[in-house]
Amino acid sequence: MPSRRHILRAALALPGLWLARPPAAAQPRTHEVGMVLFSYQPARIEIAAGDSVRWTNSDAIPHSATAAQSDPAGAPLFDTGLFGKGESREVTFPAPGRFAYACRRHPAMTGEVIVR
Ligand SMILES: [Cu+2]
Repeated sequence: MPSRRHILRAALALPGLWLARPPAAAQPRTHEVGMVLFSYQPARIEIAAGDSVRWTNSDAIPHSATAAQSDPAGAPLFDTGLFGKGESREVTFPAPGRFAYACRRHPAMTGEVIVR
């Protein structure tokens, strides 16, 4: 039977054993979506779980990004509220799913966040 010390020496001699770490988790990212001429740009965005989306309004009229789906209490899953020109709002998406959303004031202004 090799002693404990011998086994440790064998491990030190094999560099692969020291490199075999789990990959570092990807850093969360923030993705930009514009609100331009009554449209979200891009209207459809794919992100990773844990990432955020930041909407920035370029129109002179307030817009929101308000989830189409509601939680059990009846509130939208997310809602930036209305905000004006030059302002931004950010929402973090912790879990995978497809999240359709629209502007509170302009129902034809629609977008989708796909979280992988
Ligand atoms: Cu709007």
